[in-house]
Amino acid sequence: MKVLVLGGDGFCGWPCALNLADQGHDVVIVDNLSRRKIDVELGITSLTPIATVEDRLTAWQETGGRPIRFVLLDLAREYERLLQLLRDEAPDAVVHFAEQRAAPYSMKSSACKRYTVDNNVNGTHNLLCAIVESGLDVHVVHLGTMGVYGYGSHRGATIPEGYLTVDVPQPDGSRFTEQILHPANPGSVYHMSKTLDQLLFSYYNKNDALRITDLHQGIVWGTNTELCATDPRLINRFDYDGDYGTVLNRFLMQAAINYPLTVHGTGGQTRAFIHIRDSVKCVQLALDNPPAPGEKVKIFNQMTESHQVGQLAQKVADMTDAQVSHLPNPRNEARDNDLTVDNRCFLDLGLEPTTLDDGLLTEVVDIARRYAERCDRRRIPCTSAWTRTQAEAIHP
Ligand code: NAD
Ligand code: USQ
Repeated sequence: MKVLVLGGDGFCGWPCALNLADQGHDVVIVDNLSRRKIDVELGITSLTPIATVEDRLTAWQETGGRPIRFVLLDLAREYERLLQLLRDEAPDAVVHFAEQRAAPYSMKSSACKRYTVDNNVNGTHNLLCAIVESGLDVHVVHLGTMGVYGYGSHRGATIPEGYLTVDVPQPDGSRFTEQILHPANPGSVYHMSKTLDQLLFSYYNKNDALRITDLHQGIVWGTNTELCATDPRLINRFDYDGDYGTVLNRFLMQAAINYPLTVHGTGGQTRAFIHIRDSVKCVQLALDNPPAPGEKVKIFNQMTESHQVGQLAQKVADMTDAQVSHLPNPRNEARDNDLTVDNRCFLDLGLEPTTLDDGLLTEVVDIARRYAERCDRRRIPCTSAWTRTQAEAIHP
């Protein structure tokens, strides 16, 4: 199969591209390298020393990997080039990772809010529009987020895979049931951009019968897959800073450098998690099981387990003797929430979840220890506040 991996230079996209090439697919990475430019803008670097995209691809080939090509293209701004690329390559599938993905970055300033919406919504819309204009039958696999469902109270209800069955009362007293997209309840401008993506998918699927799979992914933890570990130049990125670092990887890295674990508020926030190895496997499963022609958007909950942030910190502390600190929360989010998630679609397709076992946690701590001297401790605090109220609490 020929696959375009949009955003294939990023944390989830890079190991995914390697895996698809390893599975014998013809892979083209399309990326505008904006994530690397944001590192420069923020004055941060990945904890792991990531090679340039050119060196990554050379190393991959030198280690015997099936060649992967790279196209520098801005999905949100270069519509005509995107259309031409689709026509030239005629891919069977496109995996779409190419978005600004950090909630704190999306809340930093008006410029960051506007960039996140412009980049993410235009990028997704350009892709859908270009597929229609090209006349090609391309399966789109998009990396969405569990955050579209929101982290308020679900009153103990299990979050279904995308669609909710509702019972609708009629004026004459009769009722009918219908499946609707689960109501969106985003917690940041970034998460909101993903809920807008969902509506674009629904529309282009209805109007143009585009075949789309939307993966509602939880927080990805871990660093390397086996393929990324075969050569130092293939190492994956590891974000630890207050804008791009995600909670579990941050805790593991903080433990490695003896920095008190930064729990926001009570730590009662419950979130969904998935290891990077399973993330890669899920994308492969989604590509292998495309929607049939005319089928509505397939939505999978791409997560393997849920944990409370405070309990995660305690687990990491017990394993490493780290201290836990409870900080004022920079986010406008619920202090605690329940989260029960249906993830049967991937389990039924054969996913064998990698759970949070101590071996894997230790592996990440080891990586963090190895590159500890690259860490800039000043960049660890989360300084992006959701509203003035949170800003005053974190900068009294
Ligand atoms: P990342 O920032 O590491 O990678 C995104 C890549 O897309 C980067 O290489 C960036 O340069 C590229 N990109 C961004 N805008 C682009 C544009 N307009 N044109 C071309 N390329 C562009 O992020 P990630 O962690 O790899 O996340 C990938 C996707 O998975 C995102 O859509 C994100 O929302 C989703 N996701 C990530 C996580 C996670 O924990 N990392 C969890 C759930 C969902
Ligand atoms: N948190 C802490 N301490 C920290 C960092 C975070 O307590 O040092 C808390 C946050 O307040 C939040 C939770 O941990 O309650 C999760 O934060 P996060 O930064 O790990 O995750 P989030 O902002 O939700 O975003 C990440 C990815 C995003 C993806 C999302 C999946 O960056 O791309 O969509 O996870 S999900 O969370 O399921 O919506």
